[in-house]
Amino acid sequence: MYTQSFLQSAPAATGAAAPLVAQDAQKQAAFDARISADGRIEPQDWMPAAYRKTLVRQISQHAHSEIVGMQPEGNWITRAPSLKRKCILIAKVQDECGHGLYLYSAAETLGVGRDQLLADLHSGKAKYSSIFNYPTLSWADVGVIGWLVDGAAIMNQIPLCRCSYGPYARAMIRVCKEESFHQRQGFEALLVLMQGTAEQRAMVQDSVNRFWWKCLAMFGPPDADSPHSAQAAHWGIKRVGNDELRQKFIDATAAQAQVLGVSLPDPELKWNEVRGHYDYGAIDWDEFWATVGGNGPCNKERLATRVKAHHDGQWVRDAALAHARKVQQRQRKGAA
Ligand code: FAQ
Repeated sequence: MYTQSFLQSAPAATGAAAPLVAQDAQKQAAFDARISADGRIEPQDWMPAAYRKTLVRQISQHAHSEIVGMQPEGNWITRAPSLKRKCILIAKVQDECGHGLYLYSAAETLGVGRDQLLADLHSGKAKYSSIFNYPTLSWADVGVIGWLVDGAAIMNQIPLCRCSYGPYARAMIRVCKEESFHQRQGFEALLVLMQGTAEQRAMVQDSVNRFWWKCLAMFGPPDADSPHSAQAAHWGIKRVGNDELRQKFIDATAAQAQVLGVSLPDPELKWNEVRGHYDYGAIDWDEFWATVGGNGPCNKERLATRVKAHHDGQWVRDAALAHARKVQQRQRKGAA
């Protein structure tokens, strides 16, 4: 939960700067009352423009993350070490695509079209999670993405199941169940590698070393530097702050790392008896912002692959639309 001082420094829950005409003021008051009572806002309900805009931004960026996030792991489907691992990986990557589709649908309920959302991704205007701009160099990276990236995603997404916007909250329930399976399969794949040869154990450790800090940055900037957090908290979109989620993730993962037998690459990581949490070292926020700004190791490759996939899939969309039109025509004829 957010601290009291953090909330006190936040703007009021209205989010509307312009003076409101009487009717709008009434709608605003009803909206504020619903939010204060921890109720849900549904697509047909009146909502302030800024609330709608924030949701479109966050939900669409989340959807973009899911579909761009198919690439780093998809890269290993043809090289999975066994048929069992290949089947699991194909299913996982397909799940991520499904998450993207639920989320695009949730964003569309806010009145924005899928074409527009994708155009914003393809032009580089819309963001997606920083974590997917790093390369997957070894098979262990697939396990580490499941364990740490899906693990971080779940930690962030469980509170979103209580988000004030109904369609987003409902989509998150199913997404979290699937992500939970993803996290466990990643951990299990690593456990098997850690029981293997010295080379396999070294491969896991190298992967953890490369991904650990990037996963901590997934939670977003510190609350003090997060422009959207305070307002999103007042609107009941964000239920838990970036820093608290990051800390919860570190606390949970440090114990799991011990079971796995890997070390986390942070010399300052240490249990703090007084705080009841792990202390941890400084995150490189300059590197994070450079990656978010388009200058990470794989940004250009990820976007180019996504744009190409979209163009290559044009015939599928055309065929689906033509089929839907034919079905509609047949139904109309049948009804006539
Ligand atoms: N990467 O003020 P805040 C997954 C941006 S899904 C890139 O704190 P906010 C599943 C932020 O957009 C992973 N940009 O913003 C999977 C904003 O910029 P803007 C995605 C980031 O929205 C697993 C600016 O910084 N999950 O992994 C990042 O209140 C395996 C200021 O930040 C979600 O999207 C970042 N890491 O809080 C798939 C969850 N962090 O928009 C495949 C939903 C911050 O003003 C394989 N989203 N920024 O230009 C959220 O919970 C929030 O949007 C946060 C950011 C917490 C990500």
